[in-house]
Amino acid sequence: RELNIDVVSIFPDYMAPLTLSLVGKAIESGIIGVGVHDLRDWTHDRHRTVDDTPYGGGAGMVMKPEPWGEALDEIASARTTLVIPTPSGIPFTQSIAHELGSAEHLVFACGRYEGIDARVAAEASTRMTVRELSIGDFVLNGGEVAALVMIEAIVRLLPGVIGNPESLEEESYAAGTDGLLEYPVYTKPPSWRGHEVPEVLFSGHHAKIAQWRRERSLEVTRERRPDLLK
Ligand code: 6GU
Repeated sequence: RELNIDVVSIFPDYMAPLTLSLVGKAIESGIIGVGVHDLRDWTHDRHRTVDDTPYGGGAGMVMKPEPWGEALDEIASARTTLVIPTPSGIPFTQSIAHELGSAEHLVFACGRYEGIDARVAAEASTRMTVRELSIGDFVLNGGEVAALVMIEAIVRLLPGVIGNPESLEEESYAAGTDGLLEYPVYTKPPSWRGHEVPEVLFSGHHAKIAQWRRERSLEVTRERRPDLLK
């Protein structure tokens, strides 16, 4: 098996999409193994409490360290990379997706509320690799959806997961495209609701088509993501 992934959450049902589509097929074919765990299984009180009020005051609740510590004791090892999705993390990128795909075991620790007591990451860092990662400059209610995003980005890069290996190299953010956005694509019919497919794409002139696509990539990148050209 290429890669084992465990997810710990107080809403394990959020991870149901992992059984679908590309990630689901990667599980069925044995390329990855996925385990989803309920953090409350590592509580010991009647109410299965996972949160408490923040020291120093302030709004909201903080996830208690003890259930996380016990969960990681059971699920993780020194060979684990622990991923903590958080809007305070470093930006998750295509390059990090490649790196995480070469780990042998990933554990996603999905926090809710105002986050997880900071000692959980600090203590885990003494015994495994820990990466606190954000999927963008916006705030989600918890780490579950961010974990789904990261897992899909990681798993689709694994050998054998995508049918056509060429489609991986050409797309936006792939190495070898200079970090430009993708050019626009078209299929039949040649005319649709008054909108035409650009003539050059019918020409069969491969060098001209490549040049046209390069120009469109530069144009769309300058328009939408000028930061990528800097
Ligand atoms: Cl990784 N988690 C949460 N809760 N919100 C986010 C995020 C992660 N990335 C952007 N917003």
